[in-house]
Amino acid sequence: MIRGLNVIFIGPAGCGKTSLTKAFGEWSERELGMTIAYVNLDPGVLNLPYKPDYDVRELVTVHRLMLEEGLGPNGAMIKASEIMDENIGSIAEKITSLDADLRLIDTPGQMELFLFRPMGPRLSEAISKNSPSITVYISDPSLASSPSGLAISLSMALITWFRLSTPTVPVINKVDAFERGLEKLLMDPSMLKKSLLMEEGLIADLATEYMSLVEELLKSMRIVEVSAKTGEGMPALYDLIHEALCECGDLS
Ligand SMILES: Nc1nc2c(ncn2[C@@H]2O[C@H](COP(=O)(O)OP(=O)(O)OP(=O)(O)O)[C@@H](O)[C@H]2O)c(=O)[nH]1
Ligand SMILES: [Mg+2]
Repeated sequence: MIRGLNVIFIGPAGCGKTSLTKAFGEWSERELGMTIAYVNLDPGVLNLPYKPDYDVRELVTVHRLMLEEGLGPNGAMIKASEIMDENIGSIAEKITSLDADLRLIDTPGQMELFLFRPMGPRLSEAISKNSPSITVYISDPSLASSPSGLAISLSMALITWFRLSTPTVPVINKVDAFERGLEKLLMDPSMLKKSLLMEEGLIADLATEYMSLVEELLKSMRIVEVSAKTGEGMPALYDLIHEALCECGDLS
């Protein structure tokens, strides 16, 4: 793997971004002897299970904004993302100056703050100037455990790819707590298509059209199942990141 690779962990609220940042970091350190820098970009978090080497809370916290500016939690989150946006240059510099094999970047609980406001794409671009970045899109297992939910999760990974302009690898976390076996559906797009069309309440024509997109996606995206809790799937996640780097020409 390249030294100084940025790995951005993103996904819906509570999907396990923070836990997976820690689990993947500890696994890479223990099993591969890599040096890890942890980055917290969530201004709303109170407790972290890892010790951040850069923490955005030195710049802004949601808690302080709520107290000092009388904002509600969502207003304070938006304000925090604006403050981060105004300071993109210095945040990016602090992140990229961290000397480690991997810089693992934990993002805000509310994915839309990073993805659908200017801050995330601008930060992703700024940190990727001198070293490559990969995004790990973490699916919420409660959504991804049905065929249509799985298709939606894949589409979200694609949207993340478009927005952040970094190769994006999809994972389903919390497999220790959910039924397995979705990988089979993903390996065989025709099986996923059939399962999707059998789901009640779907508009068949629309689902068929949509499946053409998902089929195309499956040609370029492999999904892995992991558990930040048990550590299962960490080697597969590492391989997936490595493959994505090779495909985009950053490794051979
Ligand atoms: N069973 C199980 N629970 C997990 C796993 N990963 C995370 N969790 C639990 O899911 C909850 C949310 O985990 P976090 O790591 O804080 O998730 P997050 O995406 O960072 O959450 P926000 O930043 O608040 O959006 C916690 O209760 C974790 O213990 C896992 O692999 N298995
Ligand atoms: Mg978190």
